[in-house]
Amino acid sequence: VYGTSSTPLLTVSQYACKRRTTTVNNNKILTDALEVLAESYEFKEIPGRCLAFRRASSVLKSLPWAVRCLRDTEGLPCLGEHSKAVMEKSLSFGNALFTSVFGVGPKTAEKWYRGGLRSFSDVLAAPGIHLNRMQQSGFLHYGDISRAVSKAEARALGNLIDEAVRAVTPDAVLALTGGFRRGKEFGHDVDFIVTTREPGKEEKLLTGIIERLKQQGLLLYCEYNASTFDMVKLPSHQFEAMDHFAKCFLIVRLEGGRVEGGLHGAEGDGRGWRAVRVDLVSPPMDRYAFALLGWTGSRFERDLRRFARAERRMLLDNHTLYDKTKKEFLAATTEKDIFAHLGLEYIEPWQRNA
Ligand code: TTP
Ligand code: MN
Ligand code: MN
Ligand code: MN
Repeated sequence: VYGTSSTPLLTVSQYACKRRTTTVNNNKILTDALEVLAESYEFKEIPGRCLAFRRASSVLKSLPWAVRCLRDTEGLPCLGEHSKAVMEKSLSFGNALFTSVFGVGPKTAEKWYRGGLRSFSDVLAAPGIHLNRMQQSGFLHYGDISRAVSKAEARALGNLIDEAVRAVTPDAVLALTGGFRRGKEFGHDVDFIVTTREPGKEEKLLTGIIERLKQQGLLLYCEYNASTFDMVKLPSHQFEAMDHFAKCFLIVRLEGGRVEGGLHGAEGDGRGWRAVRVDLVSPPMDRYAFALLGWTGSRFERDLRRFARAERRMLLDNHTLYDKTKKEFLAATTEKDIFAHLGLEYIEPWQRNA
């Protein structure tokens, strides 16, 4: 039990899946600083530190109040010495600018930064720097895709994708996932799950959607990853962000720059369109609930896996749930089934912003 004179009494679980985290982040400056470091340790392949900073950030996100000094954090779980030191200093990294470009990871950013590059024009003017196709589109559409996507723009994109989905497979299933499913007002991209009721046709559906968007002239960039999904494989013991479903990472042209509720639309430049990052994933129908839960995302989902393993001897990932005691896979057609298998109270998507 936690409480000081200035804050309400509150018990904070060490598990994000036992906390209710809304989109209201009262500690954004601190969580941003912690997440920059988490990412940097992820790149340096020091998973312990990466995880420690991520968990600290996640705990701060769940607080219904703002931390003003370290004393405010007494009694909270997951805040180690290092996290407290970061919080105190609120450090920032110079290479953060480069990782904001689509296609530029921490490794490349660090390399450029170490090589003395400090701005985009430095990078674009530097001799001997080869940009891959993804990075080229990242720079080309930088202004648009670094500008937040509004809920209204996400809805407009949903209509556009829905139209393409119906044209390929009229009775296909399409669902919004990612941050917008968690009720966020703004996002860096829009994520969708698409699948077919008829098994084995889901990958064709995805390539069909891509083909259609291309024909409509709406596809500014497309990276397509074919399915490598294999049912006999157990969920990984390690932290694995990626899954094996067919998916694509797109940059889509959204017409009508001034969607109502849009952050800026295309105001000023009079183009009447903007570029938006879109992710589509296409699992087979019997994997739908697991994929939806996984892609709804945030730290919440990571902790759900950790909870499953540590507290239930079960393995959870984007594909499946496996009970190590019973030595069997547990079927689920909805997210509620998965929570029930784990013996957890169901938590709504908008309460999963850990
Ligand atoms: P993101 O789109 O990166 O994050 P977000 O939607 O929560 O927030 P925003 O876009 O506003 O920044 O990822 C959504 C979830 O999808 C995330 O939990 C990770 C998951 N995901 C997978 O499970 N497998 C994948 O291959 C990819 C790319 C993402
Ligand atoms: Mn997203
Ligand atoms: Mn993101
Ligand atoms: Mn995404």
